[in-house]
Amino acid sequence: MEAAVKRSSGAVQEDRLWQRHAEMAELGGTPKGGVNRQALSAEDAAARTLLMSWAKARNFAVFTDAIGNLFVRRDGADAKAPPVMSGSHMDSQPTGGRFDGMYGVLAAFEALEALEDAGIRTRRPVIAVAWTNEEGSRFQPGAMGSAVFAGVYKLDEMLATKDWKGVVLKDALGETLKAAPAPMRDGNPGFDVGFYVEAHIEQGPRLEAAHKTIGVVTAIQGSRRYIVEIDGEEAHAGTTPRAARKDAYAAATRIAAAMYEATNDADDTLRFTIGHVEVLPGSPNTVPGKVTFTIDMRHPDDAVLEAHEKKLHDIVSRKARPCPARIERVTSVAPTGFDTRVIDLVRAKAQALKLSHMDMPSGAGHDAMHIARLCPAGMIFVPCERGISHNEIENAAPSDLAAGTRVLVEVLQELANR
Ligand code: HGY
Ligand code: MN
Ligand code: MN
Repeated sequence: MEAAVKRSSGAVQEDRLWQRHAEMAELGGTPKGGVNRQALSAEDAAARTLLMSWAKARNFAVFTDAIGNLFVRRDGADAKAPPVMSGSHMDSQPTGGRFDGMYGVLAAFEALEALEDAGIRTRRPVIAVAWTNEEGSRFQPGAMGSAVFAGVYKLDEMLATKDWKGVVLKDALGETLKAAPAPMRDGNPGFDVGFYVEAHIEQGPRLEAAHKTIGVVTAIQGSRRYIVEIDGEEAHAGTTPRAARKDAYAAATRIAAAMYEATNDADDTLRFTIGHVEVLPGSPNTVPGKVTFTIDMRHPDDAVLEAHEKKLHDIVSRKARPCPARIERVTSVAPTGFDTRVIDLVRAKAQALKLSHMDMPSGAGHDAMHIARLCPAGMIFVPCERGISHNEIENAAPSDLAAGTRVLVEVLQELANR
């Protein structure tokens, strides 16, 4: 069996994998070398079409589900066995990098090709998956496709969500599936999965700093996201005295300043980000009548997130006056611990392949945090340059991407025979 396991990783082709990244990076490519391929955009549809063309060339089965998750299936000897699944997302941030998410999808596809090229049969089917709307920057919440698949969010509620311009997700999904048609698996999303393993760039500096090639991911920290809406009163910038103003932006800045202060923990573990701010009507000489902004909070300990959610409510009630304000909690994902069987197997395969590695938690959220509720799951990290991500200059080395894929295919093959 050991010899067969070696063959699958030996069939991983670094150049083919790198070339596929280059082709995908054309879709939504930006002048700075990043990508703007937001969920359910024309660029997202083009990426789906390209992936399906590669799958069809290898006679892998392709199908989608009611939230648009895209599956590429390589059959196993036991068609009824719950599959082993691997993948990530193809949607990107507006100023995203070419590896965030895409690496996990292409590594999973490369694993299917390597098993095929090595002529290795597995007991379970092996599926590569591209989850819908992981980033959650256009439509919220993020990790939407995997969460609907795992039964965490209701399909109908997600179909009814709107982007910042008021486009309804159901309509954008319809456009995408029209542009990139795939056989639809009927019924609600979700099916039995045996194991799930996701490859991803680390999106942080730790692997590079430690000169390690493989991150054996043990957990994903907890995350919560809010939308804060403040209602002021539009007024003339020149004539309206301060005492008479209901300035929504002044209220927002008081809340923001207080929250930056409250989340400024001594050990720099709590992550607090205000990433999207809308000021209306947006005229230089009209006092803002409405401000909407997002809050993204992360921490390994849910109790800390809970405590800071309480602080947020207290600060908004004190600092928004005289403007009424509302807080909507869009997501609350508890910290995820991965399955030790998968963690140990990732570590063992990295060792067998003589790749430097270290155990580490994930600071970023991933689809694996939802799929880990369905089945034993884990992740494999590879370094990215200076740990930079959610930025067009995001970069990774072809050799690291291939190394992570070699570990992935050996892990998938072993799990597909359990
Ligand atoms: O926000 C996240 O953690 C993920 O990169 N979308
Ligand atoms: Mn990602
Ligand atoms: Mn991301």
